[in-house]
Amino acid sequence: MLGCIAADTSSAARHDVDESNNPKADQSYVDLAAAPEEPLTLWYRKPATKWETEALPVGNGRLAAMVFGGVNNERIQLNEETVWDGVPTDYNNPDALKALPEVRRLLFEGKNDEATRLAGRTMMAIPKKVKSYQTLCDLFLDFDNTDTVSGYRRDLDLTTAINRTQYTVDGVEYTREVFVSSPDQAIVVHLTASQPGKISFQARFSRDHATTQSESDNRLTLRGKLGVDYEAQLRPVVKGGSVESADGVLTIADADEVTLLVVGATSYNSATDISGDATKRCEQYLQSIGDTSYADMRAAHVADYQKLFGRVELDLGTTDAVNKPTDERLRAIKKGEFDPQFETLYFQFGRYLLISSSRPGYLPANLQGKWAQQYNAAWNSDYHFNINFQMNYWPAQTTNLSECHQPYFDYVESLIPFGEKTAKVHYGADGWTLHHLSDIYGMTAPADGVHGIWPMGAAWASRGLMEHYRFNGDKEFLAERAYPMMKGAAKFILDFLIEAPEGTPAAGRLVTSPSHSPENAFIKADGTESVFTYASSMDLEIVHDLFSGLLEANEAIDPTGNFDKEFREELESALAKLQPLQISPKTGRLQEWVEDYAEKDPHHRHTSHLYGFHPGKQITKNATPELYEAAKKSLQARGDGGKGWSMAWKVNFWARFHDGDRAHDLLSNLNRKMTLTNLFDTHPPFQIDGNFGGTAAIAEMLLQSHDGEVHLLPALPTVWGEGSVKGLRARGGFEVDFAWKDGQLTEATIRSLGGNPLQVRYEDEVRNQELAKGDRFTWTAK
Ligand code: FUC
Repeated sequence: MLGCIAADTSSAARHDVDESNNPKADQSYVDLAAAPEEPLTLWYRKPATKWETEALPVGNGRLAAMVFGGVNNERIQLNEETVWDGVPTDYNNPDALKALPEVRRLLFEGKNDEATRLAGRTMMAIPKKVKSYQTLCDLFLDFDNTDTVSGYRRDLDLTTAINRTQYTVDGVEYTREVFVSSPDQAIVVHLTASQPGKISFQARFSRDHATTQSESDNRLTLRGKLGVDYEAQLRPVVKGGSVESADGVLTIADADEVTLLVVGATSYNSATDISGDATKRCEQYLQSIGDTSYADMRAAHVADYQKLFGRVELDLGTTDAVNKPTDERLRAIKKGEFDPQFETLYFQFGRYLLISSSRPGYLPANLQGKWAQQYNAAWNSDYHFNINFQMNYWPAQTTNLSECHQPYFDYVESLIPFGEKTAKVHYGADGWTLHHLSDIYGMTAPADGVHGIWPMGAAWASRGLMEHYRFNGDKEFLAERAYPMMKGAAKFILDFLIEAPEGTPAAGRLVTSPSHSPENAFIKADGTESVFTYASSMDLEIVHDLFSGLLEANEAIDPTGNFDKEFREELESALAKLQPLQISPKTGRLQEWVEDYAEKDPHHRHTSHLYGFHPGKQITKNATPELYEAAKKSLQARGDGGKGWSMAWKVNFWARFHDGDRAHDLLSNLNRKMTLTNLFDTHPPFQIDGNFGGTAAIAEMLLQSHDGEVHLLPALPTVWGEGSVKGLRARGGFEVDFAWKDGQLTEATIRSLGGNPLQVRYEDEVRNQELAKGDRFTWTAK
């Protein structure tokens, strides 16, 4: 077993709420149904007891919180995106380069074990592990204990990004709202009651290894130090009653209304500088809120959020189940019920999560978005570049959240100086590289184990840059940012590629070495196993994608062919010499490795060798029909199982194969097997890529544009007989609305955002139209 696949979940259950602290829902909680106009609300009849499966996430891209909705005790677990263990580190290994030729020789000679041992000793990062993203702290609110609660409900409204808890005790109706404001950079908790003077509770911060105290103005603070200093501050705004604080505990009695303004910050400035002032940052956040009223903060938050969320409307059909609590609906789905409105909810939840975990100016969504209660999160809740980081952003363009893609570019760009050093020190190469994971302290060297010697991360991450251009047509972004970044990634690859020697199946061709097919092992003819080889199909497809993307960019920047001509020619000749993909004579499948090895795990969760089919576009039905059929056979053989993200990837694959029913079966599997009560995806444990991959897959079933045309309803499953969507985005710069009935397109409207000519397909019919920027094209069914 590979060391990398064992998630450290040791502290995953930390602090889950003891259910005995809250009244039992069964008898005393009355049914408070969702109103019919709330199809985009997650709601429940009981407080959450478990962080991972039940608490509800809110966030603004920098700050995040998980809310339990307790009655006697409320727990709100808080995150700030730079609370990350570790310090700025030079991870490079000075012995790596010396060993590289020998490792390559051993791999070409089929001495995989020897190569593995040598590389393990010489080529790994020092240290080879990154540290964990961590919780900022918990905020606990302790109320008077009660056993007589009625009318309990907690919910998360995806149309406003506000979490609400409501209940009645002794005839008084209590309402608590929590949201994380992007304009005000604060977590806002607001408590009201239907009668004056009824709000009494104590508030306190809590975290291991941190100190808490109360200030003279009743603010609470929590301070601690990893490498970074971290801090949380809470300022109460109280109407009526009394407020006092002592020893880090805030006591509010008999108030009419309370707002808790919670801010958080660290001393992190960049991967090489953690000398900021966390206290000052918190104070500044609170100062800039000043005495803004709750109503104004709430309105600003809702307006800011809706600007993004409101761009896409989806209707996949209606069900009566929409009025049931979300957990009940999910239980019915797990028993086999079909609930199309839940699928819409799931789709919009993915968009909600991206808006709440990835905002311009901050870090991108990590393995858990920004939601982590642990000190040692599974896989450190880091950034994994062999699928997970990229999958997080698959819905960014298609579901009209282009701004939320920005942190991806900023973060990847911030890694370039580190990646340049790794390229030099480990490979003697120009350009920059990333391996399979990174942190916020500049990790770009091979991490974890030998499977980490996979220097394709920068090349794959570059695909997102090109996609941003393809969807938005922003030439300045392409020429000023994307092209130079991609060129740097390609320079590394050009140096890294090596001609395979005589005696190998790829003799005379350019190949990658060392190489992996993340993270699958193979069995050689002599029965030995390894993960370490040369020229995995995925590597070849990533190289093809990067080089052809650069050629596309080159032409877009200057169609006369005079831009960066020499480099263009270098790419063209390398592409011509690159080892082509192979179809196994034994199985008819697309080979996962350059030699026709048997797979150790035929149902392995990674389907890396299909990169060229999705997310790439090297393999299409029109351009490469044999590879297309071989890829389909590979996917069939992989089966329908997998971890959360790998199932989500398979839904995308079947959508690309235009098999809507198979895609929908897998989407149902994803919901039945991998979707938790709070709709988080589980690997297990919770990992957010499955949510994003699932959301992207629903968009991919409805609209595709990777093959030179806008394809309407390419993979509509039979069960989505009637529906409509507004605001999806297509490559070429189009915004697309359409509706269908009895499984047939009824009408489509396509708005041009950039003035490109439009080619649009529905089934076998193709229409072409010149469009100026802002023009619309309407397709009416014949
Ligand atoms: C890759 C995957 C694992 C997991 C981890 C975070 O290594 O193989 O399944 O998703 O990333």
